[in-house]
Parts: sequence; C-alpha cells; structure tokens
Amino acid sequence: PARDDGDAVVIERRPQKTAPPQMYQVVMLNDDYTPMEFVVVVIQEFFNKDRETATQIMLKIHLDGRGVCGVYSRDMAATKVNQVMEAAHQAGHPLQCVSEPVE
Ligand code: TYC
Repeated sequence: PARDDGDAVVIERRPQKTAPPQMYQVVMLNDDYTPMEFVVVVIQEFFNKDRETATQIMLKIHLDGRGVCGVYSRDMAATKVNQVMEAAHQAGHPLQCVSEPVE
C-alpha cells in the first residue's frame, strides 16, 4: 500500500506468492485377513463416511488392492493413519494404511 501526494489512496496488490498447501490422501491397503466389516466400520468412524460409501470404498480396496479414504492436510492425514493403525493393532488385524501427497 502507498499514498501518493494527492488525496487519492493507491492500493497496490502484491503478487500472490504462497501456493495452496500440499494435500495428502490417506490410502488403505488390502490384505487377506482383516474382516470386511472391520474395514467398513473403520472407514465410517475415522473418515466420516456413511455405511453405503464406506462399503463401496472397502470393496474397491478389496478388488484393486488400495483405495483413497480421504484427503487432508499433512498433519490431519498423519493423524488419520495413526488412528487406523492403532485401531487395527488393538483388534489384532494387519490392516495397513499410508498417506501420500496428492498428484
Ligand atoms: N480382503 C479382506 C477380506 O477378504 C477385506 C479387506 C478389505 C481387507 C479392505 C483390508 O483394506 C482392506 N476379508
């Protein structure tokens, strides 16, 4: 912002130089042992999906080997991964989940 010597106020906009923050997708991986029902409940609970959507995501993972459960900031994605891994470990299931940068 700068004021000239008249009475007009000149507002200069600086070029925008901060890129939007990198987003991270939380990807769940298939395995042969974790029960489908457990995966559906985990997706509902931690990724705020309804049962229908959670079931579709689970089946996609089961068929394709992996599937995206949600997209978050780096910190929130790491938190989601920890929550899923902790719940799976507690229940004695080998369910794995990772976060990776989008694009
Ligand atoms: N493949 C598992 C089964 O047949 C189900 C499953 C789905 C496991 C998704 C993990 O991320 C997963 N019981």
